[in-house]
Amino acid sequence: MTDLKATKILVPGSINPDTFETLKATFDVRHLPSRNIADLPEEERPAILGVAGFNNVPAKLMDALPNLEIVANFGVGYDGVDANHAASKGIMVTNTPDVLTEEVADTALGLTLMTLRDLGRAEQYLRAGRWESDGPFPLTQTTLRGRTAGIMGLGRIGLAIATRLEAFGVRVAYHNRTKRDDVAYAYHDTLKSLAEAVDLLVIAAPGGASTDKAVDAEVLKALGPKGVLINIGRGTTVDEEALIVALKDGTIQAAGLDVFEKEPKVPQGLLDAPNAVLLPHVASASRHTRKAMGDLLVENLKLWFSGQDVVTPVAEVTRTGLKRRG
Ligand code: A2R
Repeated sequence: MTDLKATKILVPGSINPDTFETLKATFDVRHLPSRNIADLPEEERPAILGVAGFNNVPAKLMDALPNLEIVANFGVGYDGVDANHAASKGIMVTNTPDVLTEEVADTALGLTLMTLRDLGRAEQYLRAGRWESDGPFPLTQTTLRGRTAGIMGLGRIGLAIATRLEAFGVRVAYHNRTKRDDVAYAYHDTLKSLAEAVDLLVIAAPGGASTDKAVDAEVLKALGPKGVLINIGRGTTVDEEALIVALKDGTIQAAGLDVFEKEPKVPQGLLDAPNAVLLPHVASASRHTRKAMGDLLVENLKLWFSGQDVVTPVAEVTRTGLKRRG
């Protein structure tokens, strides 16, 4: 049985403060605020057995740690962790699915309603005293009523969004690489075909090479002048330059975005777009859900270093058969 308190875990960059405290109480934590592995002295590297990161573990960091056994990622999306590289080296990678699904789906609906009913601007209007001085807030040009939604990425989160949209009386269709046989929603085998069929396109797919700039000028054109784009997946899935143009010239009607390509930088063209609602990547960011994510991350590390199966290994390592500390 490993002495967890003597097990060295590297935390590159920042992580949820509650999780950081739990990690420090459980393991021997080495914090690397810069995230730059070059700032970790060579002589400290062999002692590091695990990394607890927030989607920020590239191959270079793994390669610098000769005895690294596990990367525990905070978040379900791990496009910033080179999981294929980890798998090729026999390094375990875990993420934190399920515990954030409902929160992210709730936020997706909130962002959708903010975008369609201009709720953010309506609140600013009231606070600026304009209700009294100028009269009622102008009627919104857009509504959820009568829309058909298309979900790109009908996985755990996508399905939770779909069931909410259904409860709101909205028809749902979807695009995945593979058709699901456990849902009755209309399936489209291309994103373009989905975009053509709907006027509310919700992105809930992972980031990474297979979705990079998938929502491009062609897809936006297919979505059309009454179309609205919502993205709570990853910013890299949308071609932001094409989106800025599409919002400006009326190719689509509006967009609600919680994620951006180069967070926390948001392109000026989006900041300037009156028909875009922009949130600072808050979909899972409640104290409740971030705690649940942190608890799952710590649980995975504890199980690994106790020689047991981790709870939530990612698909890349599962395929190698790696399950527990060997
Ligand atoms: O494509 P499939 O059949 O593997 O379905 C997955 C779909 N998906 C894609 N759809 C279209 N084009 C792609 N290149 C593509 N890659 C994956 O996304 C699956 O239905 C869905 C992902 O679902 P889950 O793995 O259950 O992930 P979860 O928990 O719903 O989270 C989704 C993403 C995270 O990766 C974060 O980026 C974000 O939501 O927070």
